[in-house]
Amino acid sequence: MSYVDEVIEKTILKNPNQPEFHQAVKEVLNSLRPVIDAHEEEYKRNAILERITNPERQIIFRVPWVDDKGQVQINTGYRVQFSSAIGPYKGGLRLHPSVNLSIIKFLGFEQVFKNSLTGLPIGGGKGGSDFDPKGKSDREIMAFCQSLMTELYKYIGADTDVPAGDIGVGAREIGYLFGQYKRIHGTFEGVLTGKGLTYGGSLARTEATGYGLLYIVNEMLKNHGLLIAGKTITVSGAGNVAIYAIEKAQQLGAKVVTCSDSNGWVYDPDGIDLKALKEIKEVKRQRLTEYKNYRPASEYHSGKGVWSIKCDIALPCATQNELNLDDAKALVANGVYAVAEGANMPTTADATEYLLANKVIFLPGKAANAGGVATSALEMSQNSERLNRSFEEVDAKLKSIMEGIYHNIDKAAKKYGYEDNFVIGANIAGFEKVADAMIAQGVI
Ligand code: NDP
Ligand code: 2IT
Repeated sequence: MSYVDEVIEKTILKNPNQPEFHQAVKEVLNSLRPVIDAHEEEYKRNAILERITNPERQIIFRVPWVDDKGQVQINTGYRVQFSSAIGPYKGGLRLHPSVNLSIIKFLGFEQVFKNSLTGLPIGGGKGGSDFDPKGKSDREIMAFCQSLMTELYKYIGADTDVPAGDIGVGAREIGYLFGQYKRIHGTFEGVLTGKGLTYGGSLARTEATGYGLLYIVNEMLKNHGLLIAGKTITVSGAGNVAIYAIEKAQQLGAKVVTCSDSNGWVYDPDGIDLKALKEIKEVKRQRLTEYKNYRPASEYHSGKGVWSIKCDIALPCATQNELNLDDAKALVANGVYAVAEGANMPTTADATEYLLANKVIFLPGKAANAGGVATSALEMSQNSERLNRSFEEVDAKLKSIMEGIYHNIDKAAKKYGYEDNFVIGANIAGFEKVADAMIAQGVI
């Protein structure tokens, strides 16, 4: 049995009932075969694959809080500190009822390679809770965030582990978490990113993941002799990543015709009205059913369906496994040119395989959505310097990081004879730096 197969088998046996974690490990390890085969003896002797699939530390804790009726509620909090090979653990916190150890581990594992691809000194981690923020009052959100931080603060710090936002965690939640950290730890430090602009946040962090997604898509198109202007794009999700992906796509002259939330989706053939979408989602925190009140000519459908709409480029920006094999078939039948993942692992393994087999350009999340964490790292460096950079400076840096990632993954794919296979390119380019740092630091 090859080293890769051996470690995949061990990972599944050692981590039962963790399907998302298995899926992420299989995807990465399978595509690393060319590089592992070339250095099998060295990697095996150093147990690099065993170490890279075993988090350095996993913390699971109880999060008690009191709701508005005076009822005590109990949730579970997680922080998985996956790898500090190239820098302090870095990655978001997710608040969603589906959160469990498998989901946090898949996200933490992906984060290791994503953070390596940014070229910045950040290791990988992820955390969150099965708390459901939907329908909660501001006071309940604050009570939950304060309780989460009352345990989490023991394990994080500006030089050890720096959490940020993810699904269900935006500026409001980061504010409450930061305030509680400062209160109980007694230091004002860059322990979280995605902070508000009045207390150490970075300009352009809010926009960074969505903008970065479009910067890498644009660079990929340019390098294939194509222009983004005039292209039709379908987007799923209506959260932080989706909104700023739509904004940058429109600025670059593309037409975005869909968005979605967990109840349904919108088709607006004239192009999504971003001002309306921001008001519904960012200001009023409402459902997408409201969109029709702003745009009577648009269609609202309940359930899922974004991928049935004809487009040149599809950008899944909601959640894991939201684009399955049937969706991939519909996209290919409609002549899609490229799929780029704004979300983490939104495409199922068989759908990815189908898209690649049908010559669809596929940019995996660890490359395509790395703009968020890259800008978080820029926020960390501004906090360390105690200086703020302008929007234009941070945005320009983000753009050059995303273009650099494109060329890096393109080069890695070509080096091993897999031109235009950016799954292989991203995994190899991300892995090589981490493996090298691990070997250099000895058996730890
Ligand atoms: P938000 O919470 O801002 O938005 C998430 C969006 O996805 C919402 O529209 C939500 O709908 C929808 N969604 C969430 N879960 C589901 C589900 N199970 N089924 C259908 N729709 C769902 O999160 P973000 O925009 O920040 O994150 C979106 C994705 O991007 C995630 O995969 C995240 O890990 C990834 N990502 C985020 C980064 C960031 O900087 N924020 C950076 C890199 C990746 P509803 O409101 O109805 O739940
Ligand atoms: O998945 C991700 O990269 C994020 N949610 C952002 C992490 C971060 O530390 O900014």
